[in-house]
Amino acid sequence: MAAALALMLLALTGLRGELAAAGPVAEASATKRVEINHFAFHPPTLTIARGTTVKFANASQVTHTATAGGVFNSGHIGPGMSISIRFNQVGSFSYHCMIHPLMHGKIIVQ
Ligand SMILES: [Cu+2]
Repeated sequence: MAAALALMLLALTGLRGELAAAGPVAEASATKRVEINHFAFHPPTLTIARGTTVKFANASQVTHTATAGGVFNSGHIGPGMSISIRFNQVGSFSYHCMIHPLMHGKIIVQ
């Protein structure tokens, strides 16, 4: 529960575009990118190490979200915008776009 809440707070921080620098964790962490285009997430499945920040970048002309139930939610990502979410919890997280429910992706945190 606390982890989910932390992720939500990070997602909100990401909306302001200052996630990595503003985070309380001092250690260096990697950043991976998921590009949203052609009504799909690329790559559809992304495997990362725990503590990695994933930047969801919308390269399309319409608004999308990256949403995984109570685990994380990017909120609306407008065309040309991006949201960064840090994954501190090990697990397999399937997500989708709330606006286009046929869009699916998965983040595997090891
Ligand atoms: Cu979408």
